[in-house]
Amino acid sequence: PAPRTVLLTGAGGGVGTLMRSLLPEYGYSLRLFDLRPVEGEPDAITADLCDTEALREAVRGVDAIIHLAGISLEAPFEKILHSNIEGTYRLYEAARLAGVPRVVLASSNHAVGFTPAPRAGDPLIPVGTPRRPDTFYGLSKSFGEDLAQLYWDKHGLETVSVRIGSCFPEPTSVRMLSMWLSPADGARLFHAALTAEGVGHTVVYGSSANTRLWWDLTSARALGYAPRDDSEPYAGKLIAEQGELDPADPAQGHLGGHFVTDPPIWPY
Ligand code: NAI
Ligand code: 15L
Repeated sequence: PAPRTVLLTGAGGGVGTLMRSLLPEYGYSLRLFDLRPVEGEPDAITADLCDTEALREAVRGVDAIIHLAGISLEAPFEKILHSNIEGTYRLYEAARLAGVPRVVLASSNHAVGFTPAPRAGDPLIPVGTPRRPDTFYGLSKSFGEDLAQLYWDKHGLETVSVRIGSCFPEPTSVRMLSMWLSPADGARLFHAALTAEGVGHTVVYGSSANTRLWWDLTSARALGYAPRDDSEPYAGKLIAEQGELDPADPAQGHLGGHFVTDPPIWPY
């Protein structure tokens, strides 16, 4: 049967807020979880991912989990370790113990951020490309994908790992013309990831059908995802303001953009 009750972690964040408004149209009943109170949602569970007792309650009786919670940008390793690495492990353990059959995992382009962006005529980047994290943040997403593979192989817990490009209401940079996942396409992709049969552990890229796409949406389309949006109408204005990307500039010539050249954030 199609999942109906879905735990949405990170419900108060940017993507969580967009999905809270879009996913109910697909018939889902969402249970919300976030470290911080979710505005206007008194029933949301306010807890840390590493609070195993709170997670045990949160996963009870749900048909699936969309796991968005975590640090969403580069941060000191210790913080990434807590929220993204230990937190994602705690979530999978809670899911396994409760028998939740599927997780849709927010991975990121930054798990493969050091991959050179394809130039005109190059093939699109396949999902099987070696992972090349560009930050501790990207490294934690790479860990999440491996964790998902382990829980599928060892425990039969299914995951769709979605390497999200840039999910925002509009693209705001020239790089995002290639990366953009419109909110409506995001909801389409999450719905496909929740309902496709026999996914095992499937890795997909999460973007709209952008004219300037860098990566291959074949595995996403195989889930039934049919994107309807394209960033191209935004191209003229963004390129006029920012110029075309320079492939020779490391911060512009890799999938991860400036994450590739930003210095690490050390704790002290
Ligand atoms: P966000 O930073 O707006 O939201 C993340 C949410 O997770 C926040 O509400 C925060 O309170 C919560 N959170 C952080 N640590 C937590 C913890 N230890 N326990 C419980 N909750 C915790 O991020 P956004 O943009 O909504 O992204 C959602 C997910 O998608 C993240 O995992 C991010 O890495 C991933 N992603 C997002 C992309 C985007 O374009 N927005 C691109 C690629 C990946
Ligand atoms: C991400 O992984 C981040 O969570 C998001 O805030 C954006 O920076 C996005 O990637 C991006 O690369 O545009």
